Amino acid sequence: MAAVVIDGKKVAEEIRGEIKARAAALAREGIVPGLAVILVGEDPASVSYVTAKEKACAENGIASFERRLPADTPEADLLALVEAFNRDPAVHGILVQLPLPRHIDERKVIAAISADKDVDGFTPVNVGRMVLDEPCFLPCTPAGVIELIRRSGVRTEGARAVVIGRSNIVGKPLMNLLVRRSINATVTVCHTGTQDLAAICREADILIACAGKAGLVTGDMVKPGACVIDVGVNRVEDLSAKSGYRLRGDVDYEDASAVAGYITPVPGGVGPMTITMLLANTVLSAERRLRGDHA
Ligand code: L34
Repeated sequence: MAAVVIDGKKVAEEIRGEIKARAAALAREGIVPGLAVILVGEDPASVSYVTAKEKACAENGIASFERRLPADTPEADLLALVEAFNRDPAVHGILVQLPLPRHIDERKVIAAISADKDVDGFTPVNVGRMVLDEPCFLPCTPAGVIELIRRSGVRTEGARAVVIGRSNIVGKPLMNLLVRRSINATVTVCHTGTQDLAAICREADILIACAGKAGLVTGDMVKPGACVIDVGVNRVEDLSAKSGYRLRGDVDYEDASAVAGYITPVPGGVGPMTITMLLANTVLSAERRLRGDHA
């Protein structure tokens, strides 16, 4: 039996409809939700993600303030720009696209973002609030994964979830969200130190690949009927493609979809959800400021 394909683009569209209505309600109060997007350098993948984010803002009633800075921008200049956006009342969310060039201390820049505008959910304050189940901004990719699973009707209560990858922006937050009572999965996190990855994966009712390694998960690692979520967006060389590359997930899609019960494609799976959660967080930030809820 072939797996049910979870259409991330379609789910993202549904949620964007809800976001657009909330942005319109804010507009009636005289507030336009605003997102500041900062990109340093010209990494092609980052350029395409940031462009997609700005386009999504425009389509959903969110103002975007873009700053594209040269790769050799001094760290002090970037910090000053973040500070300026922290103070700007038209800005409800600030996003510094990662990765940053090597001469810039990523931690310092992230920590400089006001927690009330941290719509990526990357600041230490927000991460702490997430772990403590306090009101916060959830990081966009993990929140998108959870929303995809929920809206697909996959049972999470008592499910065994295996996360492959322990990054600060995907794997670690996913681990925290999956153990929340509202999800109630039992979570195993695998990483480069894991022994017998395949055997652990085969136990998963929900298998989430966020390792950044093309084709890592093969069909033999998937439990029959499992829900497989592919977070990987790897650019692999493909000379027959116009761009010279093609996108491949961390999952060998052909192989895994013959065994899985549910599977997300790449592209068109988690990626569109990431951007949608960013829009949702920006609107949420504007709503919180209006209500006076910001700490
Ligand atoms: N600060 N940096 C910050 N926040 C983030 O949330 C991100 N991330 C990751 C990289 N750096 C970041 C993103 O936005 C990855 N990421 C991201 C966003 C969107 C998509 C993929 C990754 C996406 O839309 N993917 C499309 C295909 C895009 C393409 O054609 O290249 C998809 O359908 O998967």
